[in-house]
Amino acid sequence: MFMRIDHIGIACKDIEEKIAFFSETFELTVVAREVNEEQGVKEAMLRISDGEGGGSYIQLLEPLSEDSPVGKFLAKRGEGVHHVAFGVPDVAQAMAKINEKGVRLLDERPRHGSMGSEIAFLHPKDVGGMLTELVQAPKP
Ligand code: CMX
Ligand code: CO
Repeated sequence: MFMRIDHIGIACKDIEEKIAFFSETFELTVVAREVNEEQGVKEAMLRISDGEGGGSYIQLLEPLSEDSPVGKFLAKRGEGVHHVAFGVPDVAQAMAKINEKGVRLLDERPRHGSMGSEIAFLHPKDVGGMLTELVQAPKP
């Protein structure tokens, strides 16, 4: 079901500062920057590698408001790893299969993610404390 780690999502207070740190320290390139109102975030994708079914990235996330998922996370836990995203061939199919095993879905249907992807989240409490995202890369 999982083809790759698509990205690691990192919650930060100041995305510009973290972009500078990650790109300079690890020699990573920012390949996309977006504001996703639906998810309540300002985000940047830094490419690690390319792959046939999609690449892998670090995703930096700054909340748009305190009551957004990332805003609440920052207030409770501070900066750091917020979620892990796995690449799947078909997000709707993966959601159905995973839900059958008793894992709660946080989305009823796939939503829009970074760079034209389709995404869905699984409840962290059902995945050993790890907020998990499923990502279907856009068709080339
Ligand atoms: N990782 C692990 N555990 C988390 C978590 C995270 N990122 N966020 C919350 N939790 C835990 C909390 O610690 C809390 O546990 P305790 O009750 O033991 O303290 C529990 O989950 C409930 O947390 P909460 O602070 O009360 O927050 P909510 O239940 O309101 O929301 C969640 C949590 C996961 C349902 C919500 O953040 C969500 O729907 N997330 C999915 C969407 C998202 O995160 N979007 C931003 C990223 C966008 C992108 O990647 O493109
Ligand atoms: Co993400």
